[in-house]
Amino acid sequence: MPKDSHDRILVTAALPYANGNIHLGHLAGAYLPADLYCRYQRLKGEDVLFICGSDEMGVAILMRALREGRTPEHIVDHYHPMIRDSFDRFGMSFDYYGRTSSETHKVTSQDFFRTLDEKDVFKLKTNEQLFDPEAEMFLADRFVVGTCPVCGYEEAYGDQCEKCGSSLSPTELIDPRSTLTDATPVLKETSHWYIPLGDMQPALEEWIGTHPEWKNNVLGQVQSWFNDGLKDRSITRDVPWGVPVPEDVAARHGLEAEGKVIYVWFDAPIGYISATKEWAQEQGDPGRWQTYWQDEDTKLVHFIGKDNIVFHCLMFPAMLQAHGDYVLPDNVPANEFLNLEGRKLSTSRGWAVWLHEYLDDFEEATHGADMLRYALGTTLPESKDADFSWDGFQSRINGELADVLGNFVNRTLTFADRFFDGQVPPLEQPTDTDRDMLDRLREAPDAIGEAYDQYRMREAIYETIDLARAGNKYFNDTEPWHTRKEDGPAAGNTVHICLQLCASLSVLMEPVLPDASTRLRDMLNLSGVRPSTPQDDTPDPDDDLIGWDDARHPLLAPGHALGTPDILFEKVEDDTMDEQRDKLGQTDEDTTDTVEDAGYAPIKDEIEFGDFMDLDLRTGVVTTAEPIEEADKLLRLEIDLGFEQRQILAGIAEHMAPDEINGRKVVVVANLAPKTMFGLESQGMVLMAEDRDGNLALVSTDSEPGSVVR
Ligand code: B3M
Ligand code: ZN
Repeated sequence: MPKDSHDRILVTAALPYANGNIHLGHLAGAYLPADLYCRYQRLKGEDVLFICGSDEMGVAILMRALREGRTPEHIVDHYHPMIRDSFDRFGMSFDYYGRTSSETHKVTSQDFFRTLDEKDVFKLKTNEQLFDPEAEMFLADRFVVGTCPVCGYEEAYGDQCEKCGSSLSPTELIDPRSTLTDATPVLKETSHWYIPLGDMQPALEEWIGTHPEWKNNVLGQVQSWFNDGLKDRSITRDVPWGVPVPEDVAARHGLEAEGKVIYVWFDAPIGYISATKEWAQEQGDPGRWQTYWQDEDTKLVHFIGKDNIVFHCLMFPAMLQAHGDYVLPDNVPANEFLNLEGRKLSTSRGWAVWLHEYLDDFEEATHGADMLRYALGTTLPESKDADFSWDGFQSRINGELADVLGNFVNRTLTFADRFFDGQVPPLEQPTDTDRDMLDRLREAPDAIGEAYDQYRMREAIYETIDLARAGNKYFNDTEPWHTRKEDGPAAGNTVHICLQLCASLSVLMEPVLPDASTRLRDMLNLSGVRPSTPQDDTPDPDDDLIGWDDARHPLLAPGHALGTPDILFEKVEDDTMDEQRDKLGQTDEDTTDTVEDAGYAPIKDEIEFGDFMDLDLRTGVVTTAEPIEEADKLLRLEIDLGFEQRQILAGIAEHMAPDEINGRKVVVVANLAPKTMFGLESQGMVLMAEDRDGNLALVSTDSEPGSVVR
């Protein structure tokens, strides 16, 4: 059952991986619904804490780093601020946006791990794991792909099949292959910590059983995993990036912590806790995080996309249960996927709308953030996958924001301005039509609020715009342009009521249209509305601010002087939509570099002068160049360095013929550790330049053999 009463609401939105930018799919899955919910609850006067941050310690980050020839630190330092800033421009009202590379997070997740280890929650297992013999690395998670044993999808990752959502172990994949080298993995023995979800299943089932009110798409997935039976999941990895396994914990089991890290899906949800700790520190009240996480009067809500359900509904709750000191989520309102123009979103195929690009294109003056919040908010994939199209976007903006809401506000305010001196006329002898309209207004906050409370965001937004629609109809039906010429209060009553509707709408539309709400209140000269953004102080239910529930009553006193009317939303032109459609499918892959835009290799991370001086580069003359049997790509070279002869195997056979290189002066890395290939020892390396098309050329010099290059 949902909590019927609570003292505070702790809301989390999934921590995005800091290895790429935010697109519409992310927003529709977790972020927009979470923000709508938080803003609504704050307007209600609830004590809300809204937590998010970057997920930085996982294999997804390492993979991106390896692909770009960068360090993981470089990747997260690039994307963390970009993501945070585009969220900010979109109007995400986080109380705190952290990052899991922080020291607080490291300590918090290690402590959590230690506590569970000391409670003997984990199992330790030594068994054979997939190992890439070429990269000399264990293939955890996304380093290995293969066929999903559950649904047969051929590109399933080692930890999860993104097609059917099943959580997997690498060894369960059929026909696994390394994403690092494409090699077929071999098995190698290693030891890891496992969370025994199988043993924990009865407790989890009992707890989930107390939440029949959860969304069907969520309960359905959870139930199907229960039916299959939960399995032990390893929660440590042998990869060079992640929160390290604490040494003392490893030592307890006679193991070495060296090289072992905590699995990202163990540490990332703890990121919600560590971010809350950092927030509390910033508030100057370091202990305050505990109120939100450990007091049972907290209502905890996780907003996520459907691919995160298994981790938020089973794994993290299992961890929290096992720990014992924490509240469990009251709800996990996961959304399904968003398609784009009828096709599955794909970042690699360029089939995505990037938030920062959208915001650049729809400049602030055109209120781009609000437009997207509205168009997406009415298209959220709440119970099944939904489709976002630019046609749909345009008709939402033009047909609803401009024609319904904008028009209602504009005609009301200009009418008041022209015929009532820019003041609120009194309400005198209201007719039944007038009263009906006021009754309609009285019911709106509860109706809209109930939808938000029950995570039906689309419905809440429909109800909101419907109030403006009712206002338009009322304006039409009462015909103030006629009645104003008659004697009597009729026109004044229409304007009075329409202005009250505008004032209430400026509160009720705030979750979805925060910027337009502020602009509308300026036009109305209405102040004193409770903010929907984070505030330092815990809200006081007895304050004098205008909150959600107050929107049922008239908010403007007769005689109140209004501000200046303005256009709330302009229409979007066809050309603008064409430009957006043309952008789809373009695949200039985004990188953390600008050099790469022109096709150049990225600049590697900075090194110290000493690192460079450690290289011993010498000139030499090629005295022999010949092919090697069975090695199509290699040539065997003999090179005279003046003081000695070297044999070097160079991977250039596909680029130049032996007699093109014989006799040439070259540059050799002379202190490279020797390596044996095809039974021959290679005693160094010949320097080559590779152009943007992958053509190789020798690096040449006129100096005598043995000269030092520096
Ligand atoms: N970073 C996966 C994702 O971005 C993951 C969520 C973590 S939530 C604790 O979809
Ligand atoms: Zn599958």
